Amino acid sequence: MEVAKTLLEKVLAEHVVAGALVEGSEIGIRIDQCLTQDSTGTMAWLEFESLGLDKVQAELVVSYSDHTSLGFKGESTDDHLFLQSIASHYGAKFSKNGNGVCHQVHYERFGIPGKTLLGSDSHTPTAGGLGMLGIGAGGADVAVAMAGGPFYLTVPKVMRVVLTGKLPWGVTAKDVALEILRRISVKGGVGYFIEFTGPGVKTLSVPERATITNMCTETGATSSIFPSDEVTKEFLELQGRGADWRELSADPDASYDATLEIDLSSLVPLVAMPGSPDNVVPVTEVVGTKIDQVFIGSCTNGSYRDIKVVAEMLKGKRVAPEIDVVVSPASRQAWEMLVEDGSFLALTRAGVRLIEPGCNACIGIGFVPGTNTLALRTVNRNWKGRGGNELGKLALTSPEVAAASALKGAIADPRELPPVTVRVTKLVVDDVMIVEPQGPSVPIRRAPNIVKMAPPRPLPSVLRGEVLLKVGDGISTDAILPAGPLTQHLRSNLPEIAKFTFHYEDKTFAARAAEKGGGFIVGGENYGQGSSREHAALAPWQLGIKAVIAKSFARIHKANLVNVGILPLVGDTAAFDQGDALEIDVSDLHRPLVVRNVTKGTTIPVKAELSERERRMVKAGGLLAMAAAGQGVAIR
Ligand code: MIC
Ligand code: SF4
Repeated sequence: MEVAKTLLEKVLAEHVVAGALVEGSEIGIRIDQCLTQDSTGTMAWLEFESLGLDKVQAELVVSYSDHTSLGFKGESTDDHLFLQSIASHYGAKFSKNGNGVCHQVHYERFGIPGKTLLGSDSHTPTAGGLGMLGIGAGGADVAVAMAGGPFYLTVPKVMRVVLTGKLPWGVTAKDVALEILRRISVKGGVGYFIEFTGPGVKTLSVPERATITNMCTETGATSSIFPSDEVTKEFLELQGRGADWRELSADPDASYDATLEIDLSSLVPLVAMPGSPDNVVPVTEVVGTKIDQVFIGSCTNGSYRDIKVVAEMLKGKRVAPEIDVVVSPASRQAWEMLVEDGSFLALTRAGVRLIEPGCNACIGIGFVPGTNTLALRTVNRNWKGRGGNELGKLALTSPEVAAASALKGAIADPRELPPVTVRVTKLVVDDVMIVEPQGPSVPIRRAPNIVKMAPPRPLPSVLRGEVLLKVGDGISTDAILPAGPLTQHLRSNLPEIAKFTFHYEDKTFAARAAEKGGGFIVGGENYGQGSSREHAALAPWQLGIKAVIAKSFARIHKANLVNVGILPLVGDTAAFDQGDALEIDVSDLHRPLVVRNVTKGTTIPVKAELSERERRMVKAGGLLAMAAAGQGVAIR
């Protein structure tokens, strides 16, 4: 008798190339499509180059330019020229500045239900809105996948989210994501994959589903997915890609490790107040809170549907005169439709500023919040410093709440305004800003800011050094290595960007680490949550960090540490203080490990929770060191 399967099991079964499909064990899967973006892409492509192939091997690779699309520094433009030329040289498509944020463009133009997508960006699960398995990873993992090598992951537990009912006016897909975060927190998804089921699924369009899978990233989940159904089919047909559709859903009696039930009809508009995406309250609790800026866009809420709703809500009205209101559709497709249907005129007349498709404010490129101000945004992250100023605060919400609030100049409840419905029956399809590859005759353009990494360092048998920094729980990669105007132009230059490591936590960290020749970092729970930014591992590596001891690690960051040869260790961190001298014998990573706290005269047991492959990798000095030695990185 056939065993009933979850959707994850079905997709993985079609892609597994190494290991057994058993929860908790490590498997290698075939990756069909890869995406890179301009913040993480330069490293990913340099890493790909170091593998020595003459062409990408995955079915489809797209290099996107979106994070610094405005080219606010010459170095960013240099990155774009490098990315465009290297993509063309090695057989990848290039999505130009202004074409939009990678995740939205990808599900609109390239995603295919049932296929696998590995992206050097944590929000790659957005593709799950289309029934595609999208996984975020560091650049080195994506480089190997572009080269046709498998991607390794631990088979996660599966959480089912059963959706019933239908969203009432003013309550949106964003509120579904915020509700999940409210219930399970930013670490509730760690070790899980999230599958959406239930009769409520069919009431949500593909862009709405993509908003939800996008933001499930914030729970720490490996990925999330919706079934591919008639709604998916209609969406792909409107994209002129009906032939890419296939039906895909979990077997009705599949068994799950956890279940959440959400009645869409009973949800209310929600707001994640500053500090963390799970700091969620009903809008009614914060109505009237004064705001200084509204930003509507990003890969979470930049779809045509999202911006059209806002345009309809603001039509014939004026936004509050004292605040700055900015709208940025997340793709050129959405942009063109909004031009065509008059939405931009309505927004302009309402006093809204329009900005080209791209990440923009979401990553602190422009619209940086002022000191002690509150910005209301439809993006997915609001940690300290995320908007580019550690003293400016961000609250997260739906486009509907954002539009209602833009009118008032304070947080407002959209349900007090007349309902607006948007039904999309036509899409403009034109890939004018996608550049097709020309092949090896294209010279790769390398400006001086594009600096190759120093050679890998194998792990010594004994690690010695000082605890250079001890941080609390929930430290995000934005805290380890800030994004925004400080650093976005230095993503291709490790020695320079490393100087900003822990900039918002302790501005002396980088100089101290360099002076001491490296040492240890002590973290709390869910250390490294958030983005896939491998720079949050590469920069500490550049400064000589040998191991990070934490209560627990976020998935992508842990993989990035291992990929660069830094040992992630789990243990009781109460036994360490900043300045303590430590010694760890790591000659045999199979033996129980003990940290000798030389300063305190104590010994503390710690665990290296690594697979056999990962142990070999850390020993060798990282993924690229293994690849160079021809070990364990089977590429096609
Ligand atoms: C983010 O949203 O944090 C980013 C910027 O897109 C990152 C990638 C990066 O740091 O370049 C992500 O999500 O992985
Ligand atoms: Fe860009 Fe923001 Fe999406 Fe990251 S979360 S890909 S910065 S829009």
